[in-house]
Amino acid sequence: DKISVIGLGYIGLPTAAVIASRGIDVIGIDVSEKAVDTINQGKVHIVEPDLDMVVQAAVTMGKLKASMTPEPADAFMIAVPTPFKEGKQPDLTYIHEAAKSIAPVLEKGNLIILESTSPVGATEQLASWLQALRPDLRFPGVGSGEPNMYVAHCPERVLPGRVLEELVSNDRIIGGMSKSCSDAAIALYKTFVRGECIVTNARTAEMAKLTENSFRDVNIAFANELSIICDQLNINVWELIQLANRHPRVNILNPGPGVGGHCIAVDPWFIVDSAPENAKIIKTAREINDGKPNYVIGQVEKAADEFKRPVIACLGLAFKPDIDDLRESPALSIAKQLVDRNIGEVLVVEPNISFLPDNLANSGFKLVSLEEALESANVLAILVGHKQFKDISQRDVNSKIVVDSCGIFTQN
Ligand code: SAJ
Repeated sequence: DKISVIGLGYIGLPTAAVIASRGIDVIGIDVSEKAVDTINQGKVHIVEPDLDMVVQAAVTMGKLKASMTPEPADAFMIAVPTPFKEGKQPDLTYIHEAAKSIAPVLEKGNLIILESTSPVGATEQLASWLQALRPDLRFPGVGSGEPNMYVAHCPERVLPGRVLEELVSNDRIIGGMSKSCSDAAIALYKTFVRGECIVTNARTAEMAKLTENSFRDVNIAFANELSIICDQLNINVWELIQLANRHPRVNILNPGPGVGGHCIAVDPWFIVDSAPENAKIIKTAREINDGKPNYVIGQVEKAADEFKRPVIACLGLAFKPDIDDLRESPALSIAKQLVDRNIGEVLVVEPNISFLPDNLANSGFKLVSLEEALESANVLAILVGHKQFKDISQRDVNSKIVVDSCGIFTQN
């Protein structure tokens, strides 16, 4: 058997490498020449624990190969981004491009799996795009006659930072366009998934993935709203949450400087777009979480006002603790806006990176070590709960004003 994985990013590359490590021939397709070249040298262009080792082993064994041009295979797994457009509507361009690129090499009996997080209806849309591109084949759910192609939505659910582990251990939702589509998809996932494969239809599978991330977003919004209410009422929100969580049926998440990453801050909008009249809590939660960075900036500004020459140290730039991923990071956006507002010198500490990437070289803030920041700053804005920050002692912060957006000082 030969599997083709379209899109070699944070999901596609680990998936391709894990399948290849099971001894199956995998060809990975990407539009980036640089990504393709890097992978073919047995190296990786993204950061994820242990991924370098797995990719290197798979390439050395000759089981994983990357290319810019699709070739025939038994199954095609599409793992491309589904961002949103200006008006928060889902942008399916990359899925459409993936369909156009594989269409010429598709053969009777092939399985096409959409792994990308998608709005409800996207898998049906994919099938109809493919049908239009290949009238000689018969795709399920479109047109008449017995289908001779298999299409399913099997959303990825892995947590950045634990991708290789979760790829294998998580349960998988298998949303086939028909029973035989689900059966074909299960046979593929069983080659590398230890978790259960649970069958449903494609639309439910799409909604399930969006629901998981919205659930988390709504619960984080609850915590963020509580943090603002507690500030107003002069209550320590961290102590409050610890106390409330002692109740056997209460489990409040952590407030923070906002919600980052490329999934939780995006996916709920797909539900809102599909059902704008009824998706009320989901929309409000998004707004609360998107508003949190501004609230933190306000707190920092107030603290900076207390000093003649404010030096603000932002502790953390990544989108969540103990990773180096700066994409869609509320901490990064706060640091940038503090520079724009020109209220003082802005230092940033990010223990997980050793230099600022090119696109931040002229950002106006300076990357320094934690020691340097503790020495020279008079305002500390704690923006990510990295483990390195947990040892900061009261002595270190004497005479500084601390804006602790993640509760480093009150959480154990
Ligand atoms: N956050 C908080 N408070 C919390 C938990 C998280 O403010 O109590 C913030 C984080 O700091 C971060 C953001 O939320 O900025 C998202 O982080 P996360 O760890 O909750 O999730 P992601 O984006 O890394 O991965 C999520 C996961 N989804 C769920 O846990 C339901 C993952 O399983 C999905 O596969 C992934 O989205 C995805 O690709 O959709």
